[in-house]
Amino acid sequence: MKVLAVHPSGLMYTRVFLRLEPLGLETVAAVLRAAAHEVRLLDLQVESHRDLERLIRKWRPDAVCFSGNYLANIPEIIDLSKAIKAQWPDCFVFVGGHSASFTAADMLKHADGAIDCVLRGEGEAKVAELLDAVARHADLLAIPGVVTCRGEGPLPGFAESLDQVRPARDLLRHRRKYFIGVLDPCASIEFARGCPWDCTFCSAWTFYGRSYRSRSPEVIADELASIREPGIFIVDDVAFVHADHGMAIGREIERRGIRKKYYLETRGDVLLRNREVFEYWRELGLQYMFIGMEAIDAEGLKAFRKRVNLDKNFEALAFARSLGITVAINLIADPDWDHDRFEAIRQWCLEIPEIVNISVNTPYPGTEIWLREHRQLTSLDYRLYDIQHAVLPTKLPLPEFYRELVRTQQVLNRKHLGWSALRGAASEAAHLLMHGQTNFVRMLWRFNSVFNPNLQLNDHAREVRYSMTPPAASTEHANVKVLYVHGPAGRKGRKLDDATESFVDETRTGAG
Ligand code: B12
Ligand code: SF4
Repeated sequence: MKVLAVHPSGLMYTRVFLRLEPLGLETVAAVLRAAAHEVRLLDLQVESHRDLERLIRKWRPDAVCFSGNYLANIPEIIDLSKAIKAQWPDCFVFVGGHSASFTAADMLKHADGAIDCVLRGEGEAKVAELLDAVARHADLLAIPGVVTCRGEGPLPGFAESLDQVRPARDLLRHRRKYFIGVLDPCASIEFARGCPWDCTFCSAWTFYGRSYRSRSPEVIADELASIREPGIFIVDDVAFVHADHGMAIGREIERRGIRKKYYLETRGDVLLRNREVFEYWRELGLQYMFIGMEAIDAEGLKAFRKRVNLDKNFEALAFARSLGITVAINLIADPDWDHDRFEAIRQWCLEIPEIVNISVNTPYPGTEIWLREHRQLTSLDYRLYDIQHAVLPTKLPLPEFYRELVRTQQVLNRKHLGWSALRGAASEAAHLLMHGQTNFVRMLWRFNSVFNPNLQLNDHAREVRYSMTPPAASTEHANVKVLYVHGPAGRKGRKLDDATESFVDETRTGAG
């Protein structure tokens, strides 16, 4: 079959700070190619709807699939599916990915026949089987993870081994458009999948049933050696949970003489526990690190069940600084923040050298707060569920909330973008420009055109054609297991040694 794999457009964040390759869709594409399908990939983060239409018209794929990782992209995916089905009714249209897995029934309902099925869970596991069934006109509902208008197949299963799949990076048509800060261009790679923690605002753990699996160090190093880009974004939710794994990957990289610049995301307590791994990776080229701190008060950390105390987080920041790594941290603004709270956060952001990113507390499908939040949602418009908009009642009038939010995010702009950033990175910028890489330099002046309180407010006034089904009446005791996409396999689902498992358990039940 001819299969076209499509990644939807980028959200606010990707218009300023970073834009990364659609790794999940590339792995799905690789599996399909290995099953003898002819596959093409189009990424709407860097191409247009017209490019998509032109490609379909010219190439006439038998199937089009979309990657639905982000809730805010769902209306776009539905509209595109409708447009494709209207013109080419025989084309099989299906969707997979993180958010699609949590909202499959709603998506099929909104699409009104334009989406043939949603494949929940890890795409590698069953995508080839799905297309085989489509070609044979067999019953799709026999396949694990499939949801159609007629019902649901068996529960999704995991891919047999994470070592067997290598993303089809060659299918991307504009590889130089992917970057994160000065890592321009930048490729992405996965070392491990899943997360053993269970923060209330996050759906990474509910998707994977609190499992944690890793890829073999040799496979990772071989894959790294095949990547041309000098910058590497490690997509793991929490990098180097397992110290031995981190060290072993490092040794394989060293043995092969691979030299890259790395960006990763981790937790403060993991950083402190596995200091030697991060020190080693600093030598190997680790330059940037993102730490999800989420709150700077004990009450906030407890509410998010982050299970890490404030002192540990500050100690982790100090350690990262001592390594000379550029650190970005995330804080979650709650819609009930008032002027004083925003002002206190602004002052704190000004005092520390780190880059502070601020997101908005958002209960979305798949998270525990989606089930348990007692405040009434103010909107069911998918497009507002990008953690940059308020979908819970704000204490301040909404326009003032956005003014305060953007003023606080402005600190980041003033300190780390524009001329001040260029002064600090002038030689890198010149080097990039000489090589025709303009992503980094362009991003430095984009902040104000994207992060603007009026634009954010106007987003609330748009007509809502697709509304999410709200959660059932929230209760403190709702069973979170109903959220899982991949059923929880308990301890045996986590490839962690006993000491690391105990560490996770202690942090899960300790500081919270
Ligand atoms: C890396 C990452 C990013 C990267 C890169 C994303 C990209 N270009 O695809 C960056 C840093 C850019 C990013 C940004 C954001 N992210 Co993000 N991100 C992740 C993260 C940590 C891993 C994703 C990943 O690459 N995994 C590895 C690959 C191999 O897996 P995968 O993409 O999930 O694909 C698999 C399946 O989903 C499925 N699949 C995927 N596509 C398809 C398609 C088909 C047809 C099929 C069958 C299957 C399938 O099969 C794949 C292989 O198993 C996830 C958390 C997580 N663990 O999932 C959050 C996550 C997806 N991000 C999240 C959020 C909120 C964001 C932001 C909105 C944050 C912000 N501050 O603005 C932005 C939006 C950016 C945008 N796209 O426009 C949320 C999603 C929330 C939601 N429900 O919408 C997640 C779940 C994290 C969380 N804490 O809950 N993100
Ligand atoms: S540690 Fe990170 S990835 Fe894991 S549940 Fe918490 S926020 Fe999600």
